[in-house]
Amino acid sequence: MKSGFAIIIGRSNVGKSTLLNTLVGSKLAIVTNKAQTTRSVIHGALTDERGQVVFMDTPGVLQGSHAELTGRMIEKVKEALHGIDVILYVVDPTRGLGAEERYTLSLIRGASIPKFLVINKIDLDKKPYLEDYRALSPDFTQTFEISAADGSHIKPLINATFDALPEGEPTYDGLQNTNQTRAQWLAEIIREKALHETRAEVPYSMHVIVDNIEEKQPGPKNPHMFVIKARILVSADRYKKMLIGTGGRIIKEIGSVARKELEGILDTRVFLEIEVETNPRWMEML
Ligand SMILES: Nc1nc2c(ncn2[C@@H]2O[C@H](COP(=O)(O)OP(=O)(O)OP(=O)(O)O)[C@@H](O)[C@H]2O)c(=O)[nH]1
Ligand SMILES: [Mg+2]
Repeated sequence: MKSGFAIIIGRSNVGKSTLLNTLVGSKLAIVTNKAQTTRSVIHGALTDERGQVVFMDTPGVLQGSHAELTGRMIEKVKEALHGIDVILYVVDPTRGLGAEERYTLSLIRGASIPKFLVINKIDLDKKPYLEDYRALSPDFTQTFEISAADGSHIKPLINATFDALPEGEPTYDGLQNTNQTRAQWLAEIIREKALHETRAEVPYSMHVIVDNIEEKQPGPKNPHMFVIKARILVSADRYKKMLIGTGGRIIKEIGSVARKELEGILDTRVFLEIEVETNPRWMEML
């Protein structure tokens, strides 16, 4: 059987997490239109009759802002490049190929494993830099033009990835397909909603922790439900104010949207309690 690791790497916002979810067929990683959405390496195992490929979503490479967070993210990407079997290098043809792209390319230059150039967002009408990215093809083993959002041309990418893997035993068994715990995944869903509701520096100044998940069995008076207690940590009191909003409007909205999505995915009732706490050292927890 085939078995191995395929890293998904690229600049922020190119669609790496969307691609992971599409490849695996479930929402393992959160997606937003903001930079630096992904903050840890998230595995998604795809198993079929050929064997198992573990796709690894990584934080986006970003330059020029949020220096401390950016430094930590780059370290995670570099670490994740060890022990892998194939590289899926994702680019976005709506954004120009500048210094940041060249830096990201430099991270994989020395790798002597198959490298696939994945030109994403092919569904969009306007792709002004498409030819610039196509011109990178000679440096790669193969090139794919896909849409992670609508799933176009995903199959050939999966086939080529399996072909590039060595023989071996699967890393994940049938039930588990990711390295994330349930608490980490729940925290990410809450963070996604918080990212949607905030702007400017707030998204880069917060972290979400799920402290407790209690499963309540149905009784005569109550349905089956999960009671989830979470905290959003922010770097400073001014961010706490912005996250809570006037009369708690923002935090209520985050809680309500997150609860609805979790009820849909978990297919049961969810009671979600979120507190906001100032903790300037949250970055050390990443
Ligand atoms: N039109 C279109 N939009 C896409 C596609 N893939 C991703 N997007 C959008 O691009 C934005 C970024 O997507 P993400 O998957 O979060 O990007 P990422 O590379 O994981 O970003 P970071 O985690 O910040 O590095 C979101 O608004 C997505 O909806 C695609 O194939 N087509
Ligand atoms: Mg991401």
